[in-house]
Amino acid sequence: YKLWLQYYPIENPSYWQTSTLKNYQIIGTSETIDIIKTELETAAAGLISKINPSVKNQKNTSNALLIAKYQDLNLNEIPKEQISQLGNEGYAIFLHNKSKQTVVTANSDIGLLYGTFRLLQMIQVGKIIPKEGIFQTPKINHRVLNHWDNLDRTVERGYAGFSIWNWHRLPRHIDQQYHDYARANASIGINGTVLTNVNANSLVLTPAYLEKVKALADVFRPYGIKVYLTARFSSPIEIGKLPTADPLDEDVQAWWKDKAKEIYEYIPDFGGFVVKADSEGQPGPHNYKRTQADGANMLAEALEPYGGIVMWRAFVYSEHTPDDRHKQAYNEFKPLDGKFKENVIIQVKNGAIDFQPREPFHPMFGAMPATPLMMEFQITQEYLGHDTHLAFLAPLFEEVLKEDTFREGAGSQIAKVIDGTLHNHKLTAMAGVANIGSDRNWTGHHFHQANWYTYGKMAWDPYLNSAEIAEEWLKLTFTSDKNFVEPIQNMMLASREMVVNYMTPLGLHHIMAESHHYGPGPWVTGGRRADWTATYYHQASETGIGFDRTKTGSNALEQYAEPIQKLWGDVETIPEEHLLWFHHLPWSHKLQNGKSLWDNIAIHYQKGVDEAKANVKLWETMQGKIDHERFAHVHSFLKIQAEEAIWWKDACLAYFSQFSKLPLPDGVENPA
Ligand code: GCW
Repeated sequence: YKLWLQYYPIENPSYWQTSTLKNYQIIGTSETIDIIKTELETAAAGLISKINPSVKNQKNTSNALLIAKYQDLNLNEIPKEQISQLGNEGYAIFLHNKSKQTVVTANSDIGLLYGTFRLLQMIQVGKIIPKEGIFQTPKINHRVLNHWDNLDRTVERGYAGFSIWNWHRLPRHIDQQYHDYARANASIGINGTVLTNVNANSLVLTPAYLEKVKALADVFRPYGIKVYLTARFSSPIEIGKLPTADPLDEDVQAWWKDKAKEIYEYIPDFGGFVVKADSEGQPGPHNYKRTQADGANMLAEALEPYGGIVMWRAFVYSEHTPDDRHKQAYNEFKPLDGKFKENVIIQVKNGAIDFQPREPFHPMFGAMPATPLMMEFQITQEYLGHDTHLAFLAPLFEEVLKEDTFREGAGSQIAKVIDGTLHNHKLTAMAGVANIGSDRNWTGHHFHQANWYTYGKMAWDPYLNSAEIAEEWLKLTFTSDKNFVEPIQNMMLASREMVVNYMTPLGLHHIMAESHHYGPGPWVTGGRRADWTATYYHQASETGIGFDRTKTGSNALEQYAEPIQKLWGDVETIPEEHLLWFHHLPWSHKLQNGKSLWDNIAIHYQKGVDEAKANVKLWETMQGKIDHERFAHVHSFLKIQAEEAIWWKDACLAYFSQFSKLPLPDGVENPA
């Protein structure tokens, strides 16, 4: 339950660590400052609880740690400009030359809170402050969690219990968990939360619910967290009793303006709306033959006087559009580049289909220079084995963020698109679909806490690397014992690729069972919609397997920049990990290792299985290195994963072999 804020005792704390936690001074008064004080007390009680109490209580005359806003400090050591560059949320941590104090400073209390959390994390993991100090500002402005939480407390694609928002008890009862949630988010730099599902219910915009939303916003504010809501496009009809929701209709526009005014009366710093329109049955501007820009701009205009923003999702596709689903969002949005109001940002999933274990990056990134684009990652593991399968997602996020879109020549990485530097945008954001629920450990699998943690860290700085995040998270969450940290860090780092191997190797995708997406289901032949069946995506037949997205097929490839078209268009140069995403190939096609496609598919499945089994063995050697409760919990989940990796391998290979008609290669186990 304590996540990465365990504050377990440090073995042999250094003088600096002890004195910092023992003698501190915090200047200022606000709710946020109170939170900082409590955090320091909690941390000290844990981190240095092992040291001799008489030493612990000995107060030095001078304070070893000073936490104060820059304006309250008398410091000429750090030039003013350096501090003003920190902006509203940044912080500095440094050792003061003369007084030898550790100083945490910022321009705001929230900056101090972030700086304090960082300092405490450094103390726990045994890092020291570099000579030049630490100057940190978030590279992305809006770092939000998207909760797909319904008002009845079910969570769409949530695998860790029910929603933590207890709408029934709100606003009169404020659960401690809301504070714990806000504190956890603040400790990793998350500054926004979208409380409700994108498949939205307009009721949340009625006074009865706004009162509840306000109560949550009041809890979250001192932690630097703003509240956002999903806006159902048809709300003017459903709760406003208007005959239409046409974005060009004046009454509809006026209704949204009044609604915005009303919301801001409850929540003066309300963040804005997230909208899923014209997708999977959700209403939207298409119902009135209007564009996505018409819809987004109408809401943006309503929020504009109060500084709110619209995060308009690009996940727009329809089974009635005959084109490859991969292409639909790009086709819809690209012509609208530059047509959105300034407080609109387009929220784009990392890939063009849907949060697969591996997906080539979404072609919209970099392709709309006049429009701010934000990243939507899915932290909850809809397609990666839900709660029970360990998949550390940092490598997935990192891979996407580092991809070069080539839109402004080489070096046009996705991280630069979303931090605004590639096309010079000030409005920047990242969304992560939360994996949090009412489970005691928040996320179902203990290791999935790491994905929440990673998301926060990468939203703050999309250039971070996975290995560092894994190491820090392990040390904060479990222990600094390197006999635990090193092997388990490796296990985490390899886990996502392992899942790709036993689920969807070599560019296969969306072959999960229909609807719930747990377990294999490449055989679905007649679901509710052609594009929701697995056969649509793998196209396996006796002649081969894969989705041809080159010129001879759907040509989704043309939505990427030239160098990528060239590289991925050629079966010899496309990275093998994307092979079957873009190419349909005969079973006998030879891959780089000289073996056939069929053999390679089978070998990948087996590799995933072998690794999942090895993880169980490895984890067993960790017994005693961490507490038994978490050890046993993870152990049983790893066993489930290993069993289900076999299920995936057997099911997929049995299914595909009816087309390939080939035997399994050496080293690949037959189904039990
Ligand atoms: O991945 C799909 C999910 C839906 C989800 C949708 C979306 C909230 O299967 O459950 O709906 O994406 O992102 O809108």
